[in-house]
Amino acid sequence: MLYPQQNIFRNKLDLSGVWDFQVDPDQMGEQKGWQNGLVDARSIAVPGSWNEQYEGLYNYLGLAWYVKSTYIPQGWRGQRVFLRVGSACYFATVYVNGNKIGSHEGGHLPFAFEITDQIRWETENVIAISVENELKPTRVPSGNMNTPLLPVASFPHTTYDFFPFAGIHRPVVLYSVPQTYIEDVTVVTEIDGADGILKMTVRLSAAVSEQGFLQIKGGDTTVTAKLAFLDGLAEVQLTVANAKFWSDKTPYLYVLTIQTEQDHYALKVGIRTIAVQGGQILLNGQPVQMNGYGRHEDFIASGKGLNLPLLVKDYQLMRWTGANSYRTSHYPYSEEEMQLADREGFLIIDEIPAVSLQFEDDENIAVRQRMCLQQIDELIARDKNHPSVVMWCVANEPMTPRLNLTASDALNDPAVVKGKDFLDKLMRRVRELDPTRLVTFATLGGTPTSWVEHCDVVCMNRYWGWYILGGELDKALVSLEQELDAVWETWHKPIIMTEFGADTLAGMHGHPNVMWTEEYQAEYIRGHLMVAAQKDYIAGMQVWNFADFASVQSIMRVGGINMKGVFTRGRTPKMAAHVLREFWAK
Ligand code: GCB
Repeated sequence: MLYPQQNIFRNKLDLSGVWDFQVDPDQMGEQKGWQNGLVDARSIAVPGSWNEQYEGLYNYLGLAWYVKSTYIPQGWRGQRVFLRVGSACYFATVYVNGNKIGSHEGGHLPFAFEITDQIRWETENVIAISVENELKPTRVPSGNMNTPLLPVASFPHTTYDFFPFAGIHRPVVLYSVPQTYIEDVTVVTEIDGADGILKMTVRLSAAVSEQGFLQIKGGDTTVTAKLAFLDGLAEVQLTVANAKFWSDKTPYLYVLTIQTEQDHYALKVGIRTIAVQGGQILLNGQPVQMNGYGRHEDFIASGKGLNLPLLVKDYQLMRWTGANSYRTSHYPYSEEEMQLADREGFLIIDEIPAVSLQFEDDENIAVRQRMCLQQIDELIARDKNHPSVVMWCVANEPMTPRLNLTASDALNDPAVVKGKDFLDKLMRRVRELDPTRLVTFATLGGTPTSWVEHCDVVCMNRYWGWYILGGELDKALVSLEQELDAVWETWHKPIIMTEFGADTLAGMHGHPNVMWTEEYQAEYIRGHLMVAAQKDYIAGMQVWNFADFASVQSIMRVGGINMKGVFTRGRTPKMAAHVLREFWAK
């Protein structure tokens, strides 16, 4: 799943723009031939969620069709041509010139199909993509569950607290590659004193044996090696003497170039290591704090659609507060975002969309588990070469019907046993695919203790002073401290608070600082950071949330917005942003 690129051997045509669009609530489009063109189309932006582009589509989550016609350059003849979708939420089917090419399930990861044999070289080609985002218990994340563990009804009926935006969220790209092309590259780095060691595996699309060439370049340093492909596979190890290591403070990137008989691919790589030791996370052997946010891909009008100016602005704002880290809560973010993280020096906890997993119905559990494993495979394939990605997160707040079980009750509780088995399997899969990074999942208060066993880092989402002991900050902070110490005593693993936060209506002030005021949020965050500062085992503090974001409608969410942002949805800072600056930026 290499990111498409333009070079002298490869071509790329980005189909982002305004497409034809039509909803298909009765799912009759295919029968009516919409794969050849729509009859009553309106305009839609790609990438972008459809929900905020038209008022009447806000809550529409059924099937919809996107169509675009395009020439394919004559210069691509003789090459293999692929159609790649950065992400489509949730289930997508691709048609080219009326023919069904393939489908993909899962809302946040890229997929590509070869379309070489479908191409018309003399006329325009009709690309049609149908996308559907129904909420179902078997999906990841799940919706419309019969067993609502969440106490407050919501519309749409998700199991998660963000709006289920739908549509083509990332670019649709046509690209061409040589007949035998570089299909995959894996780069693993180690540090030996002042030297950087790169272990690289390159896989070709065919099991051929040939010679190739590889180069690492950065500043005045150039290191080269020959590649000997045997049955399409080559492995090589290189040493960069006196290397510049990648870190959050100095995000140095080398350019790795691979050349084969027919193809050429370049990749930016950072040399770094990540490990845990006692209560600390070590980046390049040195303790590092992962301070920042839980976030969302979310903005006015674009919804979850890729919004490049927003990405750049968000990184600037995060840096302005002194943050060096975030979690891709609660699903993989765009590839463009990950590239920016490499470049800007952010430490990423990369999460699959397994939000609020529940462990009741065996059939649903089995389907969900398959989806989770698929998404782990796809995510690691996509993000394995990003130095910014330091930790994989296999779930956010998996839960059982009864929280806070005693250790002995938990032993026999069927949901606890099933949940442990489920999470262990996911973490095992991650380690098989990538033994070089850390693994975790985000716990909520009352999570069965045993589930944490295989995590490298204990990630805690806690709302002392908001959902529990709201308005009683002094007591809340005492409870927080007691719980943190207890978790440390149990596991002796580094702890990151991956969520803590308070809903805050921007512009609402109070003296005294009651809940929902900017003062309350500021003091809440200050209190948490002060507790954390006294604990050596705290390896990071990630505020929930970077910015206010669209959620589902409920009595918990004024205007359908979760207001725990340190910035508003439009990116103006609340008082709390200045508190973070005091702690992190000075
Ligand atoms: C959580 C969830 C997050 C919610 C947040 C909240 O624990 O992980 O998705 O948005 O709480 O604000 O309630």
